[in-house]
Amino acid sequence: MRPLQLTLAIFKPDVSAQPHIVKEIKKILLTNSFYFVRSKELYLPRKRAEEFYKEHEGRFFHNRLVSFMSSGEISAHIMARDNAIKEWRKLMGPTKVFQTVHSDPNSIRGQFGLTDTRNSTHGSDSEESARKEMQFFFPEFNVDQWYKEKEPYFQNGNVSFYEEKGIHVEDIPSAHILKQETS
Ligand code: FUP
Repeated sequence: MRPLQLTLAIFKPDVSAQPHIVKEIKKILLTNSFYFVRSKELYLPRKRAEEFYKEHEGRFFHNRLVSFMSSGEISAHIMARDNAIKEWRKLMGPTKVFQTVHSDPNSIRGQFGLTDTRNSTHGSDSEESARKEMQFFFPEFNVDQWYKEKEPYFQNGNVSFYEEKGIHVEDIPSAHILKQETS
């Protein structure tokens, strides 16, 4: 079996302000076999939003986009799945909500997007940008180490979802726990 792929998902300020929509989107991810590897809630200062969307500098929507992304809480998530990058973008639907509500009404953007800018979620578009974006939000996360030490647990489904932290954690064999408890 090929290794799981990692991608970065962002729940944008329009979604983060609506806890029931956050819940709904998490449910969509979980029922579509995604694993939550890391999750954090944060505010993105304007400068950081400009850095994140540097490739869109000069586009007509750039100022609107960075203002929006720094306007309220967001959450960032490292997600794992087979073919995670494409599958997450498929669930999100196309970028432009005013079209997506007609073309893909059941997608996340089709259901929850408000405008072409306030379009609910973000997903990396390639392995290269996924690496860069994971590093941007989770500088402490070591991708290579995760593949070496954790990926096999996820690949084999030996993980459990911890509601409290909102992430999946590998199932530690009981002998290991015993050793930890007694040492
Ligand atoms: P995507 O990869 O689907 O997020 O799309 P892009 O990288 O093309 O665009 C990044 C963000 O720019 C979008 F999520 C929202 C914003 N945008 C607008 O505000 N207006 C537009 O017409 C296009 C994009």
